[in-house]
Amino acid sequence: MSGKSSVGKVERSTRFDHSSKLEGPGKVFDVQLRSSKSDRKTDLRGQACEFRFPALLFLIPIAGAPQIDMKIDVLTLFPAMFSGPLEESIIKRARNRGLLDLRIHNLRDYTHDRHRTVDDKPFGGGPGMLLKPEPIFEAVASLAGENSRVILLAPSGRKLTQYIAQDLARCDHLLLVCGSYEGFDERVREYLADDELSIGDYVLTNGALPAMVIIDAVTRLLPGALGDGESVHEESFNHGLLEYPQYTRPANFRGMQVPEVLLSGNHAEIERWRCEQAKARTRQRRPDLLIHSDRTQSTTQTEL
Ligand code: 4GO
Repeated sequence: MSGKSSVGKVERSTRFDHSSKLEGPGKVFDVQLRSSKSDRKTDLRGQACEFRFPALLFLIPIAGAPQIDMKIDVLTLFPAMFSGPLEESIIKRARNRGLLDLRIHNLRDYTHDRHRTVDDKPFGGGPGMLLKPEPIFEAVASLAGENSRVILLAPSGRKLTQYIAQDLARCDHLLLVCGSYEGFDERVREYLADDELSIGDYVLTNGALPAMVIIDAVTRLLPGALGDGESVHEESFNHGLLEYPQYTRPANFRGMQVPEVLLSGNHAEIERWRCEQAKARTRQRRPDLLIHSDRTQSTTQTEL
């Protein structure tokens, strides 16, 4: 997003890619966004074709530097909240494997006054303070590129679903902008954001936890993030249904018996039982999933 530069052939997806005119103090620039990974690969291939010194090709390492599949930048007033959760488990491994390049930025680093001011009173009065636009506009201008998806975290956003996580996992670059105080100046929403997400219908002190939830949900979907034993396929929500009951050894634990069918070795029967259990559980606990299920998968309400 560094000006009207050589954006070249820009494909725009219907939902997220747009070109908005941003006007800031002393700057007017177009933001052109796209989110297709194949575009980036084409770009990289294009660059490789322009390599002018074939004799030096041996300098390109065969094993190469780790290929980063996704970059995530986070803009927050509370960077310290991010140390810990993102340095454990699958996210740690994905970062170490070079699948995820994750960077946390302090919004105050984009202020210029002595007090590093990031908030101000709302016009028209009212309680609390708002995040002022200047630091956020400056940060987004410096961190976002043509392939970035700029996402605000706020309770008024679309509610995060597994479907949205899968969509985000296909992006090249996410820029997660965490709300604080009473929220954002509306111009941030209008001119900077490609999307606004919420992790549920409740209010938190700031957007750091929702950002971490999104990072977690997306990272485990990156190709190569999960080990061989860890499956992304057979889980809750992947078929729009809740998970069926699962058991491990012992078959009899303090008199609590594992359902006989699971010990039978009859795989067709087991499959049928699991499917029935998943449907019954979804009907009982989350009927709202069934109402929408015809949109996302083949299981319909009438079938259930
Ligand atoms: C996001 C941000 C809740 C969510 C937030 C959520 N609370 N449900 N608080 O995802 C504006 C003021 C946003 C603090 C922030």
